Amino acid sequence: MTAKALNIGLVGYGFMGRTHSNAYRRVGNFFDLPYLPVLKAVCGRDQAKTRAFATQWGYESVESDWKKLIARKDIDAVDICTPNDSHAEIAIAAAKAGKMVLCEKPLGRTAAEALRMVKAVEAAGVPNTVWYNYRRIPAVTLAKQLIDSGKLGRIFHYRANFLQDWTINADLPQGGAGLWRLDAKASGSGVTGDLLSHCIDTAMWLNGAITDVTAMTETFVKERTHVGTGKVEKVSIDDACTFIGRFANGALCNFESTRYARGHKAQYTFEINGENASLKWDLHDLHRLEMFDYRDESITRGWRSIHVSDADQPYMKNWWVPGLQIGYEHSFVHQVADFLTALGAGKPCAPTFRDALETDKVCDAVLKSAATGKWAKTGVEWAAPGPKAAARKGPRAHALG
Ligand code: SOE
Repeated sequence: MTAKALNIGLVGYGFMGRTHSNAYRRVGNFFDLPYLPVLKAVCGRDQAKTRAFATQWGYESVESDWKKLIARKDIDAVDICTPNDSHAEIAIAAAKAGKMVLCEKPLGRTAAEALRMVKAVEAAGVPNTVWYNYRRIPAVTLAKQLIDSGKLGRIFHYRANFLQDWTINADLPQGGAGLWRLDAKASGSGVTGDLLSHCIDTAMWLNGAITDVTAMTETFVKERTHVGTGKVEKVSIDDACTFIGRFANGALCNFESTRYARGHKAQYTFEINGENASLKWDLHDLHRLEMFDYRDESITRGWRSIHVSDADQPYMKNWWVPGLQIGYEHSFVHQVADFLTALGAGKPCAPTFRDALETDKVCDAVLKSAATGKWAKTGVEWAAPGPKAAARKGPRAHALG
């Protein structure tokens, strides 16, 4: 296939800027695509650091003002890797300028902010996607295929954890370029928006709408020095959040996230229990999907560990030879591959901004419930998936782009 060029303008050069740049650089080596990314420009406030990043990753030019980046005629797609408080402004301006928009998660700091972004991309008619990358780890995509095929039958339970331990030190400051995740003004919330949003995105992709939640949050360290002001200020993020809830299909859910789980660096796990079979997955062993199928012969029935590395398993034919696994960074490569494939076919690439809005609605409901001590309705609108997922109506019907 002769690929057309798609000129990327990246805003932000932190951790996510690196994962996305790596994906843009590698995707064409492994996937046959209708478009190929060209690293046209990277934009950041610190000129020296932005230039160093451009050299390291092969960007053709640098900008220090995202408005100038957006105004450039040679930029087709704007990729937003900045702290959450600038997602909306940049995305809305980029959409108005007719650019495609790829945005880091969570889409907005609140659902109201995310809704403005949805309206902007939909009014402009520009392709858009949000980087909920864990969907595209082959073992997670395989879970989706198995659930959609009806293998699990009726779903009863879904549970997920995202555990970290990097904020236990009370001397850690909040705010600034490195620690904006601890400053609610920049991030919107703590673990709810940063970590549970991943769990919620995967959960609703696999099992449909979460309709009702009841939650608890805690802020264990109440005050931290703010990098911006140099003063000791109240900490307004949630350090930990636990919630239970219901899905539209009647299943119950149980989610936990914290940055105070000593010993856990980034342990994202989920499990789903159906009447016929259960699946579980663990980010620390990301190429494996565990499955228990009650319909197996009884004398050998038990949990099996599927090493997701064969050519007929999701994405794997594009990589090495069967049995050789891939890792975290490949989930971003897959997202770029799916985005470019969908672009070539004139289709949306999930999760779109509208899909990610639904995740923000659940996050809002979780935080509202924690604040009021009452159950909260999420207001999530799309229907639950299941064996007939392909026939579903609404934005999530394009599940894999
Ligand atoms: C936070 O530590 C973080 O980097 C999140 O922001 C990412 O979304 C998550 O994938 C890993 O943890």
